[in-house]
Amino acid sequence: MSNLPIENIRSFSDAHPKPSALHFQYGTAGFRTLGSTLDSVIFRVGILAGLRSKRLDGRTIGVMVTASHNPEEDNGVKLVDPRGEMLEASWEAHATVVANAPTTDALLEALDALVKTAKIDLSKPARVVYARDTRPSGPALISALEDGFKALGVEARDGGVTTTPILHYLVKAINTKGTKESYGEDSEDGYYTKLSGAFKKLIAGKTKPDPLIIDCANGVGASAAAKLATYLGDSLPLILENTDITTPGVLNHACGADYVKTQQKLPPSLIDRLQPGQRACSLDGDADRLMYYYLDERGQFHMLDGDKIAALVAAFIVELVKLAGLESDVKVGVVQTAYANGASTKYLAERLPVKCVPTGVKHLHHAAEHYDIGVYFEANGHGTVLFSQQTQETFAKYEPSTPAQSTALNHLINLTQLINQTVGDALSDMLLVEVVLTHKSYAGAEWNSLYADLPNRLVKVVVSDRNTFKTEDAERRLVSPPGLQAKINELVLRYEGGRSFVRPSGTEDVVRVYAEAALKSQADELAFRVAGLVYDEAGGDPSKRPSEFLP
Ligand code: NG1
Ligand code: ZN
Repeated sequence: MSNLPIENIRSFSDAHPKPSALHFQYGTAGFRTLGSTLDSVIFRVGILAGLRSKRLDGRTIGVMVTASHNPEEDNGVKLVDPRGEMLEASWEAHATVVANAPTTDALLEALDALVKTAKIDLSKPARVVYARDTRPSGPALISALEDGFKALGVEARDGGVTTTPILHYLVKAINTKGTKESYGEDSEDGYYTKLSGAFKKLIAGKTKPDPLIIDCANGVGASAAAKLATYLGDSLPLILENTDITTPGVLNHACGADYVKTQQKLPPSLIDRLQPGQRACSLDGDADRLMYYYLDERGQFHMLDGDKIAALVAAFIVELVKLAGLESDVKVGVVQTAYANGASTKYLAERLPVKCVPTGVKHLHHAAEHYDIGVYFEANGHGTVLFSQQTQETFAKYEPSTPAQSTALNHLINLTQLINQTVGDALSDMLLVEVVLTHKSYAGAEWNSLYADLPNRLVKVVVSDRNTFKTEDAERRLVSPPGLQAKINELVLRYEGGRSFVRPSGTEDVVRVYAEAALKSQADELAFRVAGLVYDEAGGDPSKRPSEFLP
């Protein structure tokens, strides 16, 4: 067994000291905070990625430098495991320990301990592919990451400036190259060719879709969507908006998927652009979230969020499975979180199995793997569809007995190519939505009428210690602070169609309160009354009590 290159790591590490006052945590979105504080963290992630690769026999690990929908001054980093999936949970804790070692000596000790506990054979190769989004802090952080690679001796491939889902695609394509599970050519060209090719087959012979407006959040999705447009040609006309990736301060600002979801309104920049009845969608800063919307004839805004996407797509896939004659062999299921609109859960549960899991993509992804075809979406627009290996083999072997069955089977096979099964992918999901709308001849209004959203409200409460909040039943019930859930239940009963839950955020130092009710004013009132209860329990500063909306 070889040893860690101690002296080499030492000299590089001394150039990337950890800021002494800060504590970093590998959370649901990796490490994510102010970009200016992340130099040491990203350097150390370079070493960690190399060690993870060695642990997995030299399989390629992905590193993505992004802070997604967060403001431009934030940045972050996430590790991607060889099948294109999120980092295995036990390594999240290793990453946190390594990131917080106060000095170079402490770092070397932490790395040594990791090598021993994780039984890493240092003689194995280390291979990594990495990329970043368009944030101004990106280039400096990438050079810290590259120092981490040099410190350990990593064979690193630069994926450049690209979307999070493309990086996930590259990881899977590299690791499956030449195998029977080959995921596609390991290049951006391979990605666009695969998606656009499947899209064209799926809409062949159908009425060509009207132009679609894409709000690119002034982020990396702008260049990705522009490239995709050239591969799609006239099969789907795209109109790109918010494509400014050079002006400081505009990324995710008053635009993008998170703006649309949280404000429940049109990005101001689209006000004079979007015609009544026309479809539009918003990506987030790393193009893994997607929100659709349209204006009706009266100019009223209607949002088609992750739940609406799940309903549209799941119903379509169930129908294709039936048409193909595979109903008894292939079971379709849906995974949601507690944030899914109650009306969507009702709509879906009347048609297929629905499971609720805690917030965070990894929980959704793992639960979806238990179905033959698992559809998962967070309400915020992050999601995808997973086809199990066995299901894909069933499709390949199945002999349809009628032309109609054969057509449906081909559509299913093409969907396995269209959908980025590694992670939520705004561009792939957008093509998927367009396929379903084209097949169904739906405009936004028909899609929206699948079910009517219950009015809802999400608020944040700043408390002294959010760790005192503990939940159970997929975060739908509080077990701590004791007694609080009973008070919430009592309040909820007073509202028609009322539902409310409270959980500590995994990405911000706040507690989130969600409420739904039959009327918008009631949903708002319930949310703020529950927020008031939370605030009182958590013993915060009375002057900051969220009381402005309370009666
Ligand atoms: P937290 O901060 O744990 O609520 C947020 C989103 C999640 C997920 C993660 C990762 C909401 C209410 N929460 O998590 O859905 O996307 O960020 O980015 O949208
Ligand atoms: Zn994102």
